[in-house]
Amino acid sequence: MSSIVVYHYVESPVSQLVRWYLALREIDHSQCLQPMTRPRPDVAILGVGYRLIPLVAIDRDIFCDTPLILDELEARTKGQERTTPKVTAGDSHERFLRQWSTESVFPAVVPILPSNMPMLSDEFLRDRAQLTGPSLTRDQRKLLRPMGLSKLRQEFHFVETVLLAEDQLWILGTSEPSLGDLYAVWPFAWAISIPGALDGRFVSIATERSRAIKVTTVNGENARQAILGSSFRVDAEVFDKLDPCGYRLDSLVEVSPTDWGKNNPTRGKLVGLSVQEYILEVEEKSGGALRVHFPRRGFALKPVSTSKI
Ligand SMILES: N[C@@H](CCC(=O)N[C@@H](CS)C(=O)NCC(=O)O)C(=O)O
Repeated sequence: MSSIVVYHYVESPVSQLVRWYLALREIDHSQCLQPMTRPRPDVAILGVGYRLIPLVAIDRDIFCDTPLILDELEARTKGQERTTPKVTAGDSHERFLRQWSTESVFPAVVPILPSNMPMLSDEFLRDRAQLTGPSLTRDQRKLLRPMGLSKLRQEFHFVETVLLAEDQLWILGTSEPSLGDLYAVWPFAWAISIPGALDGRFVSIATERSRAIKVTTVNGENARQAILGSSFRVDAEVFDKLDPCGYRLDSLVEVSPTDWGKNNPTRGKLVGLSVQEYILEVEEKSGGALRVHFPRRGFALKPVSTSKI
């Protein structure tokens, strides 16, 4: 049984999706709770520069970015091949729901957050300005809110008239909630949970399934020790030497997201490369090697020059 540590903070909607996933699949895990703003020393001591939350350590491998985290957990749960998974029509439907909720629904929720929300403190806005550029003023936020509400109404309408057509209870027509429901519902559930974000005209489609899974809270140092005491998912990762970009095995590189968080790359030795993933070996605080996994979709790799001249 693998040891799983989820680095997250409770207000993070994307982390909520990962935690729901673990509940749905009844996977025991530990959580290492993080502050909402940086610094996050528990992450820094792992040698990971990537600043976004969640991160999930599965034994000695650390996975960044929620879609990759979920794909890895799902592949392990189903005992699937990672490079050539056997995708069924149901899986494709789930993937569509994940992409739609992440890329279309979630961006509509951000502008509807009430500007007096306690989470949006000056410290929080300063911290996020490093990530996304200068924050919007309160007046600019007010102007964007109607657009966000209108977009969200369209998405609710889509759920009610298309995804839940024929009055079915769960999106994939199952008798119980499935992964498709989690993917579809997470940004709506987040919006509904924020006082003042939505009003009573919106129908709650949020659902949460509570399961008797064991969640232990660990501090950063104990999490690091647990990670160091476990093994890599495989001895040597696959490295695609025919990759069109010509990246070299064991070369020093930096990987960062292409949307936001570009200023916080993770530096390490490129030890794995496939159509889906970049895998970097990084040095944690005491010099031990960990492997950090990034998806290629939405992330860029830059070779680091080691020349002295
Ligand atoms: N593409 C990332 C996005 C993660 C993300 O945006 N996380 C937010 C919290 S929900 C975050 O970390 N914000 C900035 C920060 O906390 O420093 C994923 O899917 O995991």
